[in-house]
Amino acid sequence: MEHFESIFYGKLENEVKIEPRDWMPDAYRKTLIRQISQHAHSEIVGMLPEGNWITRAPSLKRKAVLLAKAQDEAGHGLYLYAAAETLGVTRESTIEDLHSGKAKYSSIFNYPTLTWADIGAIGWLVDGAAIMNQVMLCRNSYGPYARAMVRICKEESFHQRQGFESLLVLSRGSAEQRAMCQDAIDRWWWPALMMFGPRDSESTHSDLSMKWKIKRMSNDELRQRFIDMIAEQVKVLNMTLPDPDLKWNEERGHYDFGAIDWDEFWQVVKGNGPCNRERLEARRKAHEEGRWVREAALAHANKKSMVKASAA
Ligand code: FAQ
Repeated sequence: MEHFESIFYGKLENEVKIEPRDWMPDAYRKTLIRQISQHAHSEIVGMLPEGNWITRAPSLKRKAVLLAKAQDEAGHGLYLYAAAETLGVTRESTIEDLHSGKAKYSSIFNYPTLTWADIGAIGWLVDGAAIMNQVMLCRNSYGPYARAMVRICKEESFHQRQGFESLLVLSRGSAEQRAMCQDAIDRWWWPALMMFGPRDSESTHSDLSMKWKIKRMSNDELRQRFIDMIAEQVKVLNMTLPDPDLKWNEERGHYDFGAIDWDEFWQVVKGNGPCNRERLEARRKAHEEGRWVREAALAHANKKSMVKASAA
């Protein structure tokens, strides 16, 4: 083994973080750029389904909470794009890959938010699934990504709680509110399970990502943990999950669950979900409309540094 390579594996072995200037295998760098940028895109595209309800939130309090949550997601995208930049890619090229359709983002954000209860369901189920996956990422081997994840997880747990609380209020409301709550749970449940990615047997990156300590738990392990957690929490809401096969298995010490529609998952990942086109169009439009702001900020920064240089 080459000298630098043995230093790299020694650090992994001893739980020492890999930092931007350290030597790292090309494939490690590449997989981190892929995962971190996909994660950043998910945060940014993830603002769109919720943004749909900011002007229609049912009270001032709910509106303020939703605004704060959407702003948090923008912040998460920012930390993550910055973490990706430490690996040698520019933010412009990463964003260009999203807009051209080359880069992926989480399948979940290609589903529509049809009612107010969807906002609660996103907080409880989507942020809940995100945290289940991201708590493990706080311990990933790449320093800038791991440190960003610590902050992100703190905010995500507030997001999940607000979602659950919002559904709890609906679940104790009128018959119409209870029906809206159940309908949202029914529509978001299966897509939330797909967020964890394909089954372990179909997961192309897992083996190497586990070896490199980017991932600490597999897609299926995390999905099972999530199901076990939600199957209990749904009882507090007095609602049900749309899976007739969901049943506690004493022997396994886990809930058994029904078949996930993997065909639907891959269709959404390939761009054929209910809102894929709409999401990318909204992102491209926002990028174009914000161009003058980026140009003005750059011109201002250049002017300031010129003034500073001439004063010196
Ligand atoms: N959607 O080999 P694996 C959030 C792709 S943030 C689309 O298992 P890996 C916050 C995968 O990229 C949610 N594509 O991949 C929020 C690969 O394709 P590629 C996002 C998916 O990377 C809440 C192929 O399938 N979280 O929700 C998906 O080892 C509310 C094979 O898969 C993160 O990104 C999917 N669901 O494991 C914001 C966390 N799953 O790249 C707003 C970081 C898999 O070869 C509102 N990411 N694929 O073309 C990860 O932990 C991992 O990347 C996994 C996938 C676990 C998602």
